[in-house]
Amino acid sequence: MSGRTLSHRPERRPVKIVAAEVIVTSPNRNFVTLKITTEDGITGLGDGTLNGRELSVASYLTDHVVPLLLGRDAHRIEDTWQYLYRSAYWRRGPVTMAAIAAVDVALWDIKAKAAGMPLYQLLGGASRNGIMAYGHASGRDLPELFDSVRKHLALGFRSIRIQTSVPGIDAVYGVAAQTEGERYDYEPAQRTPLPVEEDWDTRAYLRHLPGVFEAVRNEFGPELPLLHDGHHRMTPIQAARLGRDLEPYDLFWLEDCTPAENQEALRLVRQHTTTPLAIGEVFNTVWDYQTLIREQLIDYVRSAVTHTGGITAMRKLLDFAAQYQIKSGIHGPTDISPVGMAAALHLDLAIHNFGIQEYMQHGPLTDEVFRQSFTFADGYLHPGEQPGLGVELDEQAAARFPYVAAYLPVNRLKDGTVHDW
Ligand code: CS2
Ligand code: MG
Repeated sequence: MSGRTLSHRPERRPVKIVAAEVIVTSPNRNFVTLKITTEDGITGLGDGTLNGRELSVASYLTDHVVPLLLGRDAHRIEDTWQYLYRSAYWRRGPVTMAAIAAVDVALWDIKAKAAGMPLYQLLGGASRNGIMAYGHASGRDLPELFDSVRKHLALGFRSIRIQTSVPGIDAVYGVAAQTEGERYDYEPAQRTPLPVEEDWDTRAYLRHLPGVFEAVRNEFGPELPLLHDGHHRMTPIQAARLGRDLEPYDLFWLEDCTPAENQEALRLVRQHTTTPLAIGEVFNTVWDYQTLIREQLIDYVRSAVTHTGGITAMRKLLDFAAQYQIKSGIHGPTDISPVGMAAALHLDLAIHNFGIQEYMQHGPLTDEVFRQSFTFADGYLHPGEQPGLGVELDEQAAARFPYVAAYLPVNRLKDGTVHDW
């Protein structure tokens, strides 16, 4: 420092936060949105939706965080992130990190609007022309599955996740409900007073799945990128076996093959298979990935911006992953709101180590509440060129859909033991 004191620096006028509102709405499903307003009248939106536990984040924001935001300078994003993370004392975890993410993304929305540019420009500009997205095909049997793949190809998807029923198991994750003529994309949270109980049998699944991928490859050829979500249901050795058995079908990735609280568990999987591995949608901080990334035990980071502390934290996580040639595969189901999705797309477009983006299309009622400017064409998403995130929330429409309690299912093995859902 050359003896010049800070007082010489032309003072940028702080722009105070004058309002912060938590909006809970339930068009097709529950969403928690934070709306921050500055004294300049600029508003920013952030997603704090945590499926099946939405009200915990809404309360964390309303009762503990909003009082801390009023009067703060909206443009000090990193400082606010550190302030919320460190001053909470109780760090990490899904509720805290979703609340911090909602604030962080709303502040990035404000800064980009104030700068008059789409957020990706503020994050360093576009590193590609579009964002490869994958869609969710599923079926109770092969004809239904093939039909679903064809439907997604017709919608423009160029990468497809494959989920299927398993003989002998009543209800399996990821298989869309089918009512006469109608087909609903799979929404796991049920609006029931208690969680629905599903059954599971890993050995039946391990016997069944390789045959499904063989059939899909025979039907659709070797090039189509295919993904599968193991949804945390296998032990490390079972995951190793499945990864090996699926190698002939050249998967883009096998996701959440085993619960990864014990990150070292993936060493055993890695020893036995070269099927690319994606993990992280239930993670909340970079610390959840340290061993996985440092030891090259995964190929794709699956975190959502909404569940991992926002743009500020996700960019640092993905920069860390980039040092190990690990790419992004950001979580994008319908329980990530259009605000959380838009934040992911701006990051996807700007980062170098982009892999792929999950894209489950929201329902028509959700589109009434959230006006989005992102586009999907020929398999590629783009966040659009609106200043900020490019998503506006219609508060009158939101008020028409009050919160409805909903739960994710619970899984039990044949003998009644609780298992990972
Ligand atoms: C899934 C999610 O999209 C995925 O990869 O794992 O649908 C997940 O089940 C939900 O986000 C749970 O809320
Ligand atoms: Mg998943």
